[in-house]
Amino acid sequence: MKLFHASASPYVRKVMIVLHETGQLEDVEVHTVVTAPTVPAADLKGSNPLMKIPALERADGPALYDSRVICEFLNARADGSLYDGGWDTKVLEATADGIMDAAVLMSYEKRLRPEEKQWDQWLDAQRGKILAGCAALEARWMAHLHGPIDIGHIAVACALDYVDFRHPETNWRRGNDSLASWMADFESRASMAATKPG
Ligand code: 99T
Repeated sequence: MKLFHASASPYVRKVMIVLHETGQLEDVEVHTVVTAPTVPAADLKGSNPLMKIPALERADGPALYDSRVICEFLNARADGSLYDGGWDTKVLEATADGIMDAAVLMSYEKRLRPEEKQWDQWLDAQRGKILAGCAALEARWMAHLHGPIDIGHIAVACALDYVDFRHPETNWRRGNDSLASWMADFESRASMAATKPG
C-alpha cells in the first residue's frame, strides 16, 4: 500500500499511529507530498479527487481517502480493537477531528491568505471551536480517555498536538487540567514519539 503523507498533517498522523499501534507499518510505503488548497500536489489526483491527504493506494481495490475511512479500514485489516467502543468512540473521534478542522482552517487563513485580507473574527470563531471542543473533552470524555486505547484517543492526541504545533497561543490547557494531564501521559507512547511533526 502507498500512503500520501505529510508529517505536519494531523489527519495523516492518525493513520500513521494506527499503523504503529496495529503493527502494519511494514505494509505501507510512505510517499511524502507538499499540498495545500491553493497549490495541490499533482500526483494526488489519481488517488483523491479532493486532492487532500491522507490517501491510501492499495493493490486490491480503489484508493481510500479521508482519515476516518483509512483508519477504520486499517483497523479491520489487522483485526484490531480501535472501534470496539462503538458510537461513543466515533463521536469522540468526530469531536477531535472537528478540533483539527478548525485548527487547519486557521493555519490556511494565516499562511495562505494575503495578510491584508485576513479576517480576525473568523480566526476567533475557529479558535472558539477548538476551545469548545476541548471543554467538551474535559467535561464528558475523561473516563473514556482513561479506558483502553481506541481511535478516539488517537484523534484527540493528534488534534491537541497539532494545536500546540501551529497555534500554541490558543492555550487549550487553561481550565482543562484533566485533559492536559491525560495528554502528557499519552504523548509518551512510542507511536506518538515516532510521528511527532517537524
Ligand atoms: O485542502 C486541501 O486541498 C489540502 N489539505 C489537506 O490535504 C489537509 C492536510 S492537513 N488534509 C485534510 O484536510 C484532510 C481532511 C479529511 N477530512 C481527513 O482526511 O480526515 C495540513 C495541515 C498543515 O499543513 O498544517
